Amino acid sequence: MPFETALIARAGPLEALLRQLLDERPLSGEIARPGQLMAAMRHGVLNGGKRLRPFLVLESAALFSADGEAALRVAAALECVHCYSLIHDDLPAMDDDDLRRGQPTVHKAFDDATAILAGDGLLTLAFDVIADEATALPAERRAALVLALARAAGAGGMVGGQTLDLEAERIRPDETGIIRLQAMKTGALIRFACEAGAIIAGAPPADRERLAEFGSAIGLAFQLADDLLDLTADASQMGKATGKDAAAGKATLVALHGADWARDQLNGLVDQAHALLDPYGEDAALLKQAAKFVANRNN
Ligand code: GRG
Repeated sequence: MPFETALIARAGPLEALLRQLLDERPLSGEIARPGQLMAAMRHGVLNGGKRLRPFLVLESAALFSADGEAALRVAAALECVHCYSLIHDDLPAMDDDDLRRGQPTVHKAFDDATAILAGDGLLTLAFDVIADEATALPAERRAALVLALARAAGAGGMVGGQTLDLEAERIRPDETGIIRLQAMKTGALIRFACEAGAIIAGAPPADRERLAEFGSAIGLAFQLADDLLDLTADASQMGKATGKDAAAGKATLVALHGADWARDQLNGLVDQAHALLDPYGEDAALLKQAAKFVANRNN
């Protein structure tokens, strides 16, 4: 099956679940769900993302024959965290973007305060969804998922990476610093996405580590490809939302070593990612295609 077809097929049930999770009706134990807040949360989630991270959760779970319904809920939770990060990243205090996924950003469609709260609501919802008994997994697996997602999203992961990224405008990081920043800012959630399948299935620790390493390799590839895209956008459309980083002279590996070096690195990362999945044979074919997709992506 072509990779894009598989990505779209996986997104269907995920979007249906996200719609259900973002309904205005309160869950048991909740008092009420304010309409404007829920509308802003839906705007930030149900707006046509690629759903790459959920795909990685679902495929890594399928590799170990994990429960599909539980995997779908974990995939939805992760997408909520990803969308929260995009909503906050678009705010005037951060990247100050007007458009996301081709539509007005949440703070443009609503207002800054609502966008902050929509992000907060999505981050919290993610842990609710995993911890809920409706995620029909043994309690220790739900706890392991909550812990791994918290570590990936928090100060030692995505939020910390975003902090280093903001600092990088003043303190220019060296190559090691750039790799660390990117591994945290964008890599940590992708690593979690791949590792999650093994956790959901209760796979042996060696498999969990192998999938996490696969996630780290494609996380780095994702960011390198992003920096390459940014460079191309900068050359062709200065001042647009994409191309901002290159236009701002931001420290990236592409800025440091050039586009040809980055393309070589991307090939190396795909090879490394594929080698990690070799023990799983044909079962890992779609995950291997995902690595190529991430490295060659054009949006
Ligand atoms: C604000 C806490 C906080 C964190 C923000 C990830 C991040 C940290 C900001 C996003 C900035 C950005 C655009 C980085 C480039 C890489 C990236 C995460 C792109 C968007 O991910 P895709 O391509 O997007 O998977 P879709 O829309 O397909 O989900």
